[in-house]
Amino acid sequence: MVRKTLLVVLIISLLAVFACKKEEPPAPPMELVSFTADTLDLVLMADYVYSDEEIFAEGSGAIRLTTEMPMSVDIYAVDYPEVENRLLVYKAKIRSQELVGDASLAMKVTLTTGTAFDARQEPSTAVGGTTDWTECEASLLIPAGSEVKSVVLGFSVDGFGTAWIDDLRVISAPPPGSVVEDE
Ligand SMILES: [Ca+2]
Repeated sequence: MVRKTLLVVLIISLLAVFACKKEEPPAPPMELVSFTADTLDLVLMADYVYSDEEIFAEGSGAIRLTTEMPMSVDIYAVDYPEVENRLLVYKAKIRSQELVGDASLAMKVTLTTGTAFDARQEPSTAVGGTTDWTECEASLLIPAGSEVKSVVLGFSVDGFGTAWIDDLRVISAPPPGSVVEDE
């Protein structure tokens, strides 16, 4: 009798799980915010970078970083992006010239609980030497039940030389492996 009841409970639970999954397919990727980087307006560490109005990937300017030592610069902050149970993706275009070492994206994510994470671009995709504009990204999975307080979009140069960044975007994407609803 107990076994039969357990079986019924198990079947109902499974049905409930399937029902929930069917009801809420994750939304497709959506852009939350974008920055043209045409000027140094809103740039957090503006003293460490230059505005370049001749070399840019988008709009009428880009941000240039020339350094003689490894350096990481905070570019923009985004407060309270809606990315709960989503993949938080930071995308931007990077270019380099005679850069010894490489340039990459890094983002600092702070949850409302105070917990902070550093998400970095996959090192094998970092841009070095003299390279034309390249689309780069760094991402972090934000678990269900977590609220992001702030995201700081950073630009990191591990080495010395000149690198540019332009067309920065923050995207909320479905968690990896999920089936996306039709657009
Ligand atoms: Ca631009």
